Amino acid sequence: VRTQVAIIGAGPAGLSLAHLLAREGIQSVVLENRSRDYVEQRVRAGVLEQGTVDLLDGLGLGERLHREGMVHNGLSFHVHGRRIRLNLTELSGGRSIYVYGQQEVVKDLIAARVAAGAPILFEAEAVALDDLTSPTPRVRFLQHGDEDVLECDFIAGCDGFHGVSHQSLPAGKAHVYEREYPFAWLGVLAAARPNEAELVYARNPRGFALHSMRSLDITRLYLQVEPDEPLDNWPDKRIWDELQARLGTTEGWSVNRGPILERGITAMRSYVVEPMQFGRLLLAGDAAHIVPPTGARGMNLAMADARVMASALAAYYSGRRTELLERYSDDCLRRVWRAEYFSWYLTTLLHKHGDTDGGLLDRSQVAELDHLATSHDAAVAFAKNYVGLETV
Ligand code: RFL
Ligand code: PHB
Repeated sequence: VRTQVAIIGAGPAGLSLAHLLAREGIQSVVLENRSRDYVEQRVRAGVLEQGTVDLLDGLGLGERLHREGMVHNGLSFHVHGRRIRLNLTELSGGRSIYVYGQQEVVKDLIAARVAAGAPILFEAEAVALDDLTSPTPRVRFLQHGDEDVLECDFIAGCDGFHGVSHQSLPAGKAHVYEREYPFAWLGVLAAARPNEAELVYARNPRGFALHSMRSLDITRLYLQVEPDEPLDNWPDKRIWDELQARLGTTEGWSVNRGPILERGITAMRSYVVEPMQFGRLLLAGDAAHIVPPTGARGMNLAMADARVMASALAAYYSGRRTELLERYSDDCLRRVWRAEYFSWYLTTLLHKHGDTDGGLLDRSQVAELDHLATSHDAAVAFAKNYVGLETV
């Protein structure tokens, strides 16, 4: 098989890249090691920045998002019995966030790709990337037990943190920055009405909690837990009681309960590979960088990379111009490093860190939250970061 761009991974990065390239008349083949059903059901992110929505609109794929997604103009913090609401739209000069499940974005992107008759191979696992510095790199992949080769001009490594792409960068050609946090998130999707129309982030002595949603009938809730915590430690009643204890500190706020539809534990890490490219291999999304989910940035960064990569490849194919390709990593990393900082900041601000300093960090967190509540300038800076950084 031969194509112009081999895309590894059918997540938000790989799928949006495939569509952006098709719009420029550039052919690609998407390889995805899971089944279509699996990737369409995988529950993950839910917050889309304006820039991500604009990208989907630009591809003509925003119709269901606008029909079923929820526009949010603010969020709240619950901290020590106090409620701090930030009007993100006012503070950021008119930007909003959208709540629409990542798997819905993935479904929309896959449906449009399949409808266009463009190639996307499911249950096809990339196992090795060869000849990355030649003009004809190759991806070896396994499908139905057989090994096959995809020849191409460029490889887009969009296969997430556990994929083969970032592991294919030769030693000494890239630097990896990484931090694991000493806690994880237990996430649940529940058939329960959201308590209110906006996100609520709780900073509580028992640990962090978050109230989010997917629709008027479905809530998405998270609890800070130990990093190696088995799910079995968390029967339904314990989950609900703990959510109530952490989120329900504001008078009258009682978490709506309902059947739990899905649950999972996610490790928290910050991770960056620099540079995000080597030869004809370009990385995008979680393959190149992970942010802890507190800032709700990961999917948005993934799709922003896809946009930068598509422009660089379009310049190459339309006139063999390579400047944008050469600075692909630099262009992405300017946004990525700022998002890394913001995600670390929000994670540090809202989580319980263990009592190793006699409460010093706890007191500082409360002071910072108070600053956000009382300083207009601080709230403006927060809101601009949260709704999404300006595109490069
Ligand atoms: P993905 O989505 O992981 O897609 C990579 C795809 O590659 C496939 N794959 C391979 N395919 C072929 N060959 C191989 N060798 C392969 N190895 C892997 C995988 O099966 C998969 O389909 O990466 P991508 O496209 O970079 O997208 C990144 C986002 O998924 C991720 O950053 C977000 O989900 C992070 N995130 C959030 N981001 C937001 O922007 N807003 C949020 O509100 C938000 N909340 C979250 C989150 C992530 C979470 N978890 C579970 C990690 C909440 C949670 C709990
Ligand atoms: C979600 O709805 O899944 C979500 C919302 C906000 C976050 C992380 C995840 O910070």
